[in-house]
Formats: sequence, structure tokens, C-alpha cells
Amino acid sequence: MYFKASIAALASISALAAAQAPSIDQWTQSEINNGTAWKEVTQIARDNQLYNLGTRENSPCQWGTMNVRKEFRDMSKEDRKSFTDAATCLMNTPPQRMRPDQAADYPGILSRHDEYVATHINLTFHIHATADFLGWHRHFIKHYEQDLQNLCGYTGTLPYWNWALDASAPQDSPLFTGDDYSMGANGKSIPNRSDTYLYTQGINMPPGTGGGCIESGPFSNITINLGPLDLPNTKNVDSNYQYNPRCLNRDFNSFFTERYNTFTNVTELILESIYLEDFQDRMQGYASGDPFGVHGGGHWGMGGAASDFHSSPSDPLFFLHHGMIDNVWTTWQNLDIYRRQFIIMGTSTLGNSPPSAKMTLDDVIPFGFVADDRIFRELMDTFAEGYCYRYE
Ligand SMILES: *[C@@H]1O[C@H](CO)[C@@H](O)[C@H](O)[C@H]1NC(C)=O
Ligand SMILES: *[C@@H]1O[C@H](CO)[C@@H](O)[C@H](O)[C@H]1NC(C)=O
Ligand SMILES: *[C@@H]1O[C@H](CO)[C@@H](O)[C@H](O)[C@H]1NC(C)=O
Ligand SMILES: *[C@@H]1O[C@H](CO)[C@@H](O)[C@H](O)[C@H]1NC(C)=O
Ligand SMILES: *[C@@H]1O[C@H](CO)[C@@H](O)[C@H](O)[C@H]1NC(C)=O
Ligand SMILES: [Cu+2]
Repeated sequence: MYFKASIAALASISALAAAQAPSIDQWTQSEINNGTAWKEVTQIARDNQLYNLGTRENSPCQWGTMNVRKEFRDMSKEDRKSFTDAATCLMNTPPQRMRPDQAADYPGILSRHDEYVATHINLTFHIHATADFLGWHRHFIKHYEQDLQNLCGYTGTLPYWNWALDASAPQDSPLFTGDDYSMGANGKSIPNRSDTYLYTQGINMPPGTGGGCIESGPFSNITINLGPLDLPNTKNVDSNYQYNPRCLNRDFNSFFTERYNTFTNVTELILESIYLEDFQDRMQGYASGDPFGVHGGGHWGMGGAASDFHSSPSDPLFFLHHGMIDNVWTTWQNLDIYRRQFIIMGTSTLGNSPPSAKMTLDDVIPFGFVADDRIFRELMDTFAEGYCYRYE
């Protein structure tokens, strides 16, 4: 029974090396609801990351010196201000990759920040509900972090926004007080608005708590130039890259965050999704019975510019929301890194409509005016191929 024995030996070796993803039964419902389980699950993933890095020889990425991305409220006042200053600076930095002879085709691109927005607009139907949704956005926000550093002298890392901490009332979050050390304020309150029916999701959306322009703190005096393309109750632009200068608006809405962005929601997403197809569909709201998921819930919970499907990166808060999304993916990957690190599933068209070929890890992934193309495989490992960061 040599064959059987060697399989058993192999299995026990891999059981030693590969941490099985923890089971949701290890936590009580109240620990899942109040954030205790989230804290412990992310710690297990971090322990696995440290172990995993230790198995790599000559890795240029080292635990002690890598970029550590923090929740915005856990950063010092000075670091928070440096971040919002740098994000504003990017809006005042000229485009970097659009050639002068292309400018006529992209009238709404005036800044480096606009190149991010335009690229997201361009690729919208190829980076959502596709195999590369998670990988594409990982690289998109990594480049943004790098641009803040290289073009705007920022010395910190990209923060993230853990909306679960604010799910019951995002408008009251310490992130959005509108003081100099915040991520800017809510939009000015527009009273007496009625509900809006969202056709795609089939729900009636009550008005949020803001709706108007940000009027205090960071981002209160900025102009956004592109979009919106898909917002209800708004005059949308007629063409993708139309120049449409206006203030940055927000409309925090707990209707979404308390249904889609609680600790319960994010922790159950991570622990109940054993297979990638469940994880990525549920996260984006393509699972039955859940039209938003933590990704969609976050976008609609921010409201205003950040809820426009195409031009959502107009609001720098987009990058903190997607930092959290990447944190959730990184955590899920590292709970069972041997099975989950290099797994992808799906095609390159939104919801496979129109039908397209299954993506593979050898596919070339475009980043438009943001960055050079990447090979899909290069987007999967946060400690390699130019990545060297973790979440704390
Ligand atoms: C969460 O709930 C658990 C179980 O009821 C309790 O022991 C723990 O103290 C709670 N934690 C917080 C942060 O409220
Ligand atoms: C809002 O609606 C209430 C009740 O219909 C009305 O009394 C109030 O004047 C309205 N406020 C504004 C600012 O339109
Ligand atoms: C925004 O502009 C107004 C008017 O020019 C000015 O009073 C205010 O200080 C500016 N706010 C910021 C955060 O720059
Ligand atoms: C999200 O969590 C809340 C409790 O915090 C729950 O009421 C709601 O049903 C959950 N949403 C989904 C889609 O599971
Ligand atoms: C939009 O996509 C086309 C085709 O892939 C590409 O040539 C162009 O550079 C892209 N523009 C932006 C702004 O990403
Ligand atoms: Cu997106």
C-alpha cells in the first residue's frame, strides 16, 4: 500500500504547511456581529502571511520594511493630512500618460487624477463582474498610492476605510467630520428629497444624509471633471470623456451600509465563501438575494460621485473603499493561501455579457492611462511582482 501511504504522508505534510481556512463555527453570532471575529480572522490571515513570507528565499519584500496600509482613523493627524494633501495635489498635477495629440479625444482629462477616472470609465464593462475585478482594482489603487508618493511627495501608504465600523451611520464617522484631518465632509444636506427606484438592482433607495457639495475640510474646493454617466436624479454626460466641471458631492446613506457593510456582512462573506465564485459574486452583489454586496453597498453608501458606476474614482474616498475591498480579498486569500492565491474564475466581460473567453493567468490586463499593461498572474501576490504591502 505504498501508494496510499505516500498520499497520506503528503496530506499530513500539506496539513502542516497549509493552514485550513477557519470555519465560521469557531465564532458565536455576537462575535461575528460586533467585530471580534473580523479582528481575529484578519489576525489569522496576517499570521499566515508572515509564515508564508518566511518560506520564500531571497524575497526583496520583507515583513519589517514593507508598506503597511492602515485604517484612516488609526493614522496620526499629520499622516491623515499628508494623505489628503497628496490626493488633492494629484488633481493639480498634469496628466502623465495622455499624449498631447490625444487630448482632443479626452476633453475631461485635465489632471493625473482625471487619468484614473477616465481609465475606469473606459474599462468599466471589463473590470466589474469579470475574472479580474479584484486583481484590476488591486493594481489600480496600488498605482494611485505610488503616484501620491512619486508625484506628490507623500511618504505614507494608502489608507483604507473599514466601513463596518461606521455601518449604522457613515455620516457620523470620524473620517468625515470635515476638519483638516478628516477625509472631507459629507455633502451639504439637501432636504425633502423623495425615494429613487434603482432599476438595475430593483430596489427603492431612500435619500441619503447629504447630497450636495463637500463644504468643509479636504476636497471642499476641488473640481471634478468627468462623469457622471449612470447616476439617477442627475444630468448625466452625453459622452464618456466629456468635460463636466463641478464640485465633489457625497450623500452618505446608512440604508446601504447597515444592510451590506456591517461586520456581520463582511465576516460572513469571508468565512462562508469557500470557493472563489461565491466570494467574488457575493462581494459584488451578483449572488442571489443580495443586489449590492460589500462592494456595491460601499459605493451606494458613499453616494454622490462615488456611486457613479463609471466615474466613481472621482472621489478620493473611492481608493479607501477599494483599499478595504483589497484587504478583504487579501484576507480571504491568506486564510488558505495554497488554494486561493492563484485562483481566478470568469471572463473579461461584465457578467459574461456579451459572452467572452474564460480569462487565464497569462492574459494581458490593460490599465489605460494609469499604467503599463500587466499579466494577470502578476496581480495575485501582494509580496511579489512589485507589490510589497499588507493591511493592519
Ligand atoms: C463581542 O461579543 C462577545 C461575545 O458576546 C463579547 O465577549 C465581546 O466582549 C464583544 N466585543 C465587543 C468589542 O463588543
Ligand atoms: C420640506 O417638507 C416639509 C413638509 O412637506 C415642509 O414643511 C418644508 O417646508 C420643506 N422644506 C424645504 C426646505 O423645502
Ligand atoms: C475653500 O475656499 C474658500 C473660499 O475661497 C476658503 O474660505 C476655504 O478656506 C477653502 N477651504 C479649503 C479647505 O481650502
Ligand atoms: C448584513 O448584516 C445585517 C446585520 O448587521 C443583516 O441584517 C443583513 O441581512 C445582512 N445583509 C446581507 C445581505 O446578508
Ligand atoms: C481606452 O481603451 C482603448 C482601447 O483599449 C485604449 O487605446 C485607450 O488608451 C484607453 N483610454 C484610457 C483613457 O484608458
Ligand atoms: Cu471599479
